[in-house]
Amino acid sequence: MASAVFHRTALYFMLTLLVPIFSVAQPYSNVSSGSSIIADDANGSWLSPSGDFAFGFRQISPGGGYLLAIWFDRIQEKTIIWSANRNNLAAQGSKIQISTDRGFQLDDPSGQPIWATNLASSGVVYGAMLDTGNFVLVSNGSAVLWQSFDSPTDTILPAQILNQGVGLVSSFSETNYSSGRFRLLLQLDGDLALYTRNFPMDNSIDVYWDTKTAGSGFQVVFNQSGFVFLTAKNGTLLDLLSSNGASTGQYYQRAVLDYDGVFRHYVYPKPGFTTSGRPGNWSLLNFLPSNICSLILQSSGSGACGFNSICSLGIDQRPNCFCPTGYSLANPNDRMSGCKPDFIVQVCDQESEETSHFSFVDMPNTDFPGSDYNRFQPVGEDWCRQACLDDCFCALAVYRANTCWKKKYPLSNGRVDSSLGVKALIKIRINNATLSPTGSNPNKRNRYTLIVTGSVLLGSSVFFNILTFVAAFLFFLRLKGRKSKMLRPYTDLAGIVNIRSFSFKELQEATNGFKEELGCGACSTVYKGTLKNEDGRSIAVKKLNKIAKEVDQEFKAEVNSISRTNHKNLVHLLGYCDEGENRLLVYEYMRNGSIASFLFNNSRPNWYRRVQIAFSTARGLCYLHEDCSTQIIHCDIKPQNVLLDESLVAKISDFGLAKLLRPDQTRTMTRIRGTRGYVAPEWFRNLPITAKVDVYSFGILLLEVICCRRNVETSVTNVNEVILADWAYDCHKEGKLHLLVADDEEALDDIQRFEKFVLIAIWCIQEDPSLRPNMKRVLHMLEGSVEVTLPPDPESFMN
Ligand SMILES: *[C@@H]1O[C@H](CO)[C@@H](O)[C@H](O)[C@H]1NC(C)=O
Ligand SMILES: *[C@@H]1O[C@H](CO)[C@@H](O)[C@H](O)[C@H]1NC(C)=O
Ligand SMILES: *[C@@H]1O[C@H](CO)[C@@H](O)[C@H](O)[C@H]1NC(C)=O
Ligand SMILES: *[C@@H]1O[C@H](CO)[C@@H](O)[C@H](O)[C@H]1NC(C)=O
Ligand SMILES: *[C@@H]1O[C@H](CO)[C@@H](O)[C@H](O)[C@H]1NC(C)=O
Ligand SMILES: *[C@@H]1O[C@H](CO)[C@@H](O)[C@H](O)[C@H]1NC(C)=O
Ligand SMILES: *[C@@H]1O[C@H](CO)[C@@H](O)[C@H](O)[C@H]1NC(C)=O
Ligand SMILES: CC(=O)N[C@H]1CO[C@H](CO)[C@@H](O)[C@@H]1O
Repeated sequence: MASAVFHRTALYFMLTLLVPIFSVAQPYSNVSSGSSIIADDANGSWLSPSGDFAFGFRQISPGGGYLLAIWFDRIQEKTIIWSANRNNLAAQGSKIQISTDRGFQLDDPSGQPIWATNLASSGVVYGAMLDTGNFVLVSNGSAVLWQSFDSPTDTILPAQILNQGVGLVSSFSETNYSSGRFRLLLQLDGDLALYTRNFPMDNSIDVYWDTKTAGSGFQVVFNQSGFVFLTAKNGTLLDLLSSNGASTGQYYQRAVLDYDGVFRHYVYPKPGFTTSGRPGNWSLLNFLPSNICSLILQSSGSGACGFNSICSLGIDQRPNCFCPTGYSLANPNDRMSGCKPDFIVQVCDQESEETSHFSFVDMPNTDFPGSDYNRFQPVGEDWCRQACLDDCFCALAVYRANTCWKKKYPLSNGRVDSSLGVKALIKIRINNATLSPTGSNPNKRNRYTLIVTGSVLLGSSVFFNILTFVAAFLFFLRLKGRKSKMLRPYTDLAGIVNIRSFSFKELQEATNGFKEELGCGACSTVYKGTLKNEDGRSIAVKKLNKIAKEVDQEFKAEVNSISRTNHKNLVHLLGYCDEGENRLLVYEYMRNGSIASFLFNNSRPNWYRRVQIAFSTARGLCYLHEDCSTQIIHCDIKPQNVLLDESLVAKISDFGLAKLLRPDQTRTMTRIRGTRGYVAPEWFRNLPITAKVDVYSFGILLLEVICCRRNVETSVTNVNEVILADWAYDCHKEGKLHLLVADDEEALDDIQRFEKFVLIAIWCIQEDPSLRPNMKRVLHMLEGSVEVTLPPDPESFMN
């Protein structure tokens, strides 16, 4: 008993002694030869002296294998930047050891080797996790025998160099670190290129982006100031890959070939440098190529997104893979796995009149270059539809300017391409498709079959039989001939081709009797709903209270023009209901609400995200003004009308409703007369209403987005700061624009861009509409392709 007590006391004493010693030793700097870590729940790791980086095992999924990796250890995400065994995960109990003669040696619990460094010359004395994120194995002569920087996986860090013949291979997906579908390689000839990999083989297929520096390229350098560039052998800079240097003192940085094939430079505020002490985020600084969707164009392989899939640029210009209408992901857990038709594809059987069972859904600005087997010119769009319908090999047709391309399975290189005016005509089975049009009758054929077989069976004599058969055959031929002239199944969609007509009852059911209200305006109320027959897809149903009498007949026409818009920064209209008194519009549901709540709540969204919102809104508006067949003026641009989807892409809503809702809106106008809002002055001055009214509203919105406050804020102490637009112009005059974002470190770090955006906003809110730039110019100024000159006083027009 006594000895047990003694032992416990001794143990306690030893522990209290040990703990301080252990924590001194904790930032392992030198790990001597013979040291090891076991892959188990203890999560042992070797840290760099600053604690920024750790080397050790990471369990990839609960109960799954272990990855021997290096990661950022002081941030919540524990982002992995290197790994040894990405394609061969280690089982629990595996051991990594530094041995004198072979360097690193990773063995499974039974002692079978999984991975080793296999050094040419032996004599490793110690290893060290450095503060740069590099793990080195060092000889007794202090020579570096091996370093993780020499064999990168998908990431490079500041201070790292890529030599000729070395490259990065993307991960398979966001959560699966095994080698994926893309490669960045500094070729031996000096060209830096992005390749698609012939997954799962290791060979590369096709270059989709390169620096064209064969003969001169020497090294890719990620320097300590956070610049990534390609140099020539004599040290001159050949190509700047990421120029927007953020300080490495304040930010962690990494450049990674992401699983979607885009090379991105991210920054993350170091602990102690975050705004208002909240944990930071990886923010995107730069990326290339600018549009991967349009670059991958190879005859073999699937494109950027997988077979039968469509690629479109989304948030931060990220490629977004989605399936054509009537198709769904081949593997629901992998967005890049391609899409399968949700219907039985057309059977090649002359007798079965399959054509009557198919119809088309139009997807404007969508193309699948490279899967065509037939091209017709000059033909009309209707001809193109019928030709694809009548051809059982035709999976879809693409139509552009008198030319019709028939495409076959599997479709590859699908992308959204708004530049060419192309349109994909997706062929889907009517009675087994997600968007089933109403009114078609696929059973007609069966009746004729009955007539023929019936009369054959009824006849008794052979002669009579033959006679009946011939008569029936002739009758059948005539019917068939007439029918194929009349048969135009795609016209069943009543001219509104890519949206659907809902019955009021359907929408009542979808919204559970208009139960959950999402928002409510002067002339409409929005409800949340789900579509049962489309995998419970969420929708937003806008119920228009009362539309003006004179536009009642125009409702369909107006809906039709809205439905023809297609842009990633516009909320997509899925359908409508026009039944009796009821006028409803059905939109895709925007999970993250409006940017008003995003911006003006207590936690400030990060600066880079706000910049993206400004870009997205400008792009959406620019499309409405410039690229629609009939120009759409929104008339009500404000933060409440810019919504965020699940990946925080900003999309403009309620466009095209101005005409339907005008009477109520003018009433709103008179009420707010005199206060400075989003409303352009020409509304009060009897001036013609042009697209410039949206430019004005965008200017106010832009100020709110970048300054992260409302235009009118009565709770401020200084009376000059109540109206943001006035305050901004005052600050501009005094050369003190930084005051607008005094407590926003991220914006201050990017002050040049901030100041430029304020100037653009001041241009937009000129009282004189003719001084305001159009949206295209605004977009170019935001993007930096047009210089921003000093704006005049917005109110000079009045005075
Ligand atoms: C690690 O080992 C090297 C070479 O023996 C030595 O110069 C260095 O001071 C050691 N670092 C630490 C933190 O012990
Ligand atoms: C090891 O890490 C995993 C995941 O990171 C965590 O769930 C687990 O609790 C950790 N185990 C220990 C003993 O810290
Ligand atoms: C240290 O290096 C020298 C030569 O560089 C070698 O002869 C010697 O054996 C090494 N010592 C150890 C302990 O590895
Ligand atoms: C990762 O993806 C590869 C390739 O599809 C697959 O073989 C592997 O099983 C996946 N690993 C995990 C942990 O899901
Ligand atoms: C360095 O090399 C590049 C490419 O080989 C060449 O264009 C450039 O003129 C060289 N510059 C100097 C200063 O030698
Ligand atoms: C990094 O590269 C940029 C661009 O070439 C240069 O301006 C900067 O001085 C470099 N920084 C360091 C630490 O070499
Ligand atoms: C269409 O039919 C196929 C085959 O029977 C089935 O797998 C698919 O789920 C159906 N699609 C729809 C939308 O009902
Ligand atoms: C876009 C993104 O990654 N946002 C994250 C930023 O950090 C907060 C908390 O640290 C997360 O909740 C967000 O999801």
